[in-house]
Amino acid sequence: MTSGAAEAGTDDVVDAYWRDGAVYLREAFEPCWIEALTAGIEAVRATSAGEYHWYVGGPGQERVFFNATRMWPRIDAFRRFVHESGIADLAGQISRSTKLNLLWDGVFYRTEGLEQPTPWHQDAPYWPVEGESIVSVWIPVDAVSAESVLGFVRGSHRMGRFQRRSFRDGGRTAHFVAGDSDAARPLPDIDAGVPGFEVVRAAMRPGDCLVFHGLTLHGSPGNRARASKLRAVSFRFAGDGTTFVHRPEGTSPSFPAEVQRAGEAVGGALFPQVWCAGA
Ligand SMILES: O=C(O)CCC(=O)C(=O)O
Repeated sequence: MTSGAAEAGTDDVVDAYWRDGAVYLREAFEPCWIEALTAGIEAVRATSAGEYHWYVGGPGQERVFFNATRMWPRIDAFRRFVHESGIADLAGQISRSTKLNLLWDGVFYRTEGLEQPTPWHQDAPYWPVEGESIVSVWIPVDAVSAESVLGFVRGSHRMGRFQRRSFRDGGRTAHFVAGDSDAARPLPDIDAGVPGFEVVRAAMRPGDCLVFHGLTLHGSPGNRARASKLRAVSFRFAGDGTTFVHRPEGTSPSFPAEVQRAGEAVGGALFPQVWCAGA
């Protein structure tokens, strides 16, 4: 049990992250931060300005599953969270970086009983960045049981690249297939139980988080709780050595081409530096 995000990056936690590709942390964020994030997430649902992917339903509808990206420029609570909650210390320590840039945030919002899954996937191949120190912190603001939680495949950050699947239909169809290199492997049916693909899932309470590497396979069965929403926000960070890459097939989230100067270190106003070691 670890309390306080800034202190959570102990040697054991860092070792577990690098061995398994992800680590669940308990009570990393105080209730006041969870309240602030919840209000921010509800503001994101209410306004829908920016990059939204509506997988089920749409703006103003009762039954929805959507993902909204890069909300921090207009959601004050998200900005304050990045700078003041200790999350950047945590991500910097865990990724063993000397400095950290914010990539973006991503809200994942499911109403009660909305079971559409998030397909098993690795994040970095969808994104305009590459590197060993790309790290995400997934923070549910609702209690979530092990049957609905975001799980991961132990050690998958060392398994190479898998072909990308579409989030629109829970992963039944391919996404960006033209851009997948020959080396990208088809994704096996992980839920059916595949030797070598050990799924890890732990029930989570508000305040807990899952920290995971940019190449870790992760996915969610959807919200199986009939009486509660499943609302979460992920903050994505770029540690040492993260560079822009050009993906002609497109990226999700998408950025104007001029932002993606292939080979350059991530930075600039869109991706501000938020932490450096020892500061
Ligand atoms: O919350 C979810 O369903 C998906 C989260 C996810 O894939 C992520 O944060 O990268």
